[in-house]
Amino acid sequence: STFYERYHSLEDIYEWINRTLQDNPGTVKVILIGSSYEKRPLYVLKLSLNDRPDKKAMWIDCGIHAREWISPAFCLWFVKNSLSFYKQNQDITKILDNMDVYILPVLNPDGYKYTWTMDRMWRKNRSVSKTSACIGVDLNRNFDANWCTEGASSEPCTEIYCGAFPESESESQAVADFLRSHKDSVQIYLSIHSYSQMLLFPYSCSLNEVENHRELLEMAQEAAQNIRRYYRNTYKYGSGAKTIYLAPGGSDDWAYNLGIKYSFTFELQDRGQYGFLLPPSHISRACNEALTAVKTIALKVIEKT
Ligand code: 0X9
Ligand code: ZN
Repeated sequence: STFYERYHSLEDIYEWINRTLQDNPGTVKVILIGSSYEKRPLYVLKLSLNDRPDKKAMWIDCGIHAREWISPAFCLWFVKNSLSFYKQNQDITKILDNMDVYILPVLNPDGYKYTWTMDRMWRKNRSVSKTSACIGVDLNRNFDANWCTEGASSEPCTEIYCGAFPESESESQAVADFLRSHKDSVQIYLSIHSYSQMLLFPYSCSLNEVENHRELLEMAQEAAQNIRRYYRNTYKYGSGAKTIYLAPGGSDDWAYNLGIKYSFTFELQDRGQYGFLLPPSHISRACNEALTAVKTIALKVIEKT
């Protein structure tokens, strides 16, 4: 199997970031956006294949939940594909000609490291609470979108602990600060999770429909249709609250409210057979399915503008 068809330790991923930067001078930049609770750097790769004026951008984050290993694997897969198939594949070329891409391969490095060394099923970050012996905040409940209402918990010992206040965690704060300062260019926000094969869009923090619900529904539907056509696999799609559950404080809803109107959370393979323990032999299919969804959505956004 190739490098991209295996899961990689955090150290390997940091090394891969370095190598990707060195091998692609001019097209890849690395931006330090902050650090984790345990002081690990949060690096964002910026893919910029040409410099047109007023270029738009797409953001993709992976690994917000530590045990969802297919997610960082997808971020690496996406970068590899973009750099290899620019000027080879029409869709990739069109996307990268029209937008820069910001990729955060591991949003929760402390948690990811912990799943490799201590507890494979860890979900949250590793921050120590002032009020409890239990460790970790669910970073996807820590953003300022109906923060800590129904679907999150103020109890530090739960898996869906929202933290002491919105953006209390340095990981969520780093992402929020970066997006706030790039909101005029960033048109698409994508957050990669597993598992259950779903393409979700806002809101998850309320049952209300967003202003462009129809548009997001059509984009997700077309993405799911393309996955079915090319890979004969089924993805559900819809607003988060109606498709899985109410879950406030998520990055997708927060990014949407910031003004990034094309905001999605993807839940990659599988539907529960292996769950978080998706075997490496499934990485290529899972990532190609997600890549199909990214391309479908990005091309539709480009067509609109
Ligand atoms: O609950 C979550 O955070 C995500 N599912 S997971 O099984 N990967 O934990 C779904 C996130 C959907 N979006 C929001 N809740 N905002
Ligand atoms: Zn998740």
